[in-house]
Amino acid sequence: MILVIIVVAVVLVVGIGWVVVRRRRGRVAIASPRAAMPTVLVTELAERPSLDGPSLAQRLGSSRSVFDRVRSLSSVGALSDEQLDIVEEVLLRSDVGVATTTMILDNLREYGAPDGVANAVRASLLDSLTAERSVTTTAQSGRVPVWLFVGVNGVGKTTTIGKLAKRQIDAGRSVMLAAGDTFRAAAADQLEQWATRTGADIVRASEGADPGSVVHDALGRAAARGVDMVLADTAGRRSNSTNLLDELSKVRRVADREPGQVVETFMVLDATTGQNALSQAREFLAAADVTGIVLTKLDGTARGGIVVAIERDLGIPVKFVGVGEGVEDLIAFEPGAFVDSLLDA
Ligand SMILES: Nc1nc2c(ncn2[C@@H]2O[C@H](COP(=O)(O)OP(=O)(O)OP(=O)(O)O)[C@@H](O)[C@H]2O)c(=O)[nH]1
Ligand SMILES: [Mg+2]
Repeated sequence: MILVIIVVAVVLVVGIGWVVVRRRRGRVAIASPRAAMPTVLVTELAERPSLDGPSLAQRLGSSRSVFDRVRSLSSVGALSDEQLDIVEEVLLRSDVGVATTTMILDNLREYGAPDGVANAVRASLLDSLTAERSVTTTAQSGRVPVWLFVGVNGVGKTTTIGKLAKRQIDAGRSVMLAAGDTFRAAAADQLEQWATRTGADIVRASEGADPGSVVHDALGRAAARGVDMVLADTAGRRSNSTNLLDELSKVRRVADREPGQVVETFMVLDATTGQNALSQAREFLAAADVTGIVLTKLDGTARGGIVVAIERDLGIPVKFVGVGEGVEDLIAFEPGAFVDSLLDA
């Protein structure tokens, strides 16, 4: 009798264990479902990165919370002076800048908010974000397209290169990284880690080497091996004896000489530095012939209105935004999805 009970118990335990393991395996096999994203963010997935996991609105923590008071204004039609004051304060705090704030308030005074205040602000913000944002990945026949990344130290250049290298490789392109930040050895080490992680090739040199020759070398090798594109890192600082902007111009000239062709120059800006990002940017513009902005750290304490201020003041499109430190945390900037995530209830 005891023997029968033991046998039944063993069969039960093994049976339950088998069922549990099966269920667990089943769960692993089904990849976690993609979080619902606004459709604008999931077009051309291979080229235009979108986000898995938390939605854009969740990632834009502090940018979104700046707009809390505008979202909670429920009035429709004409706004009271008190409500206009709230909108003004929120817009200035959000970093959109004085010019855009004035423009939006003028619109509200003149036309009111027939579909609610959040919708009126959304429409005005969208009207300010009409730049063309396409990204070029090809060069003239026989030349290697180069993406050059410039910006002051710590803004996120190297991390952005890693994230974009991953996207290009996922899209089926071969990528060579050029470690043009020779100011400190750790910079090339950091880029090399990204190369290893993403499967990109890398050309690097010792600390203090001439950045132009690193880029030149990378282009020679990329051309010889038929690599599809080169992403070139640059230093965010220099020793006092060298002028950073002069050096950037030089690197750019080298990168744009055959067999290379610079098809994008991305200026990387840290959104958490707010209006300071703008003054930094102005310094770089002349030297580097910038074609697009990558605005990083929008997940942090940034107040997202800076996107609007940058485009308005600099006339250069924001093409990508960084929303975290991970390789997937970069998205193609889409005004509709962005403004929705600030102002949707
Ligand atoms: N939260 C957050 N952190 C980021 C983002 N992008 C970069 N970072 C972090 O910012 C720090 C600096 O990034 P780097 O890529 O080293 O910046 P860099 O411009 O190459 O800096 P230098 O090489 O010193 O000129 C790192 O800790 C990154 O992980 C982002 O979008 N969000
Ligand atoms: Mg770097």
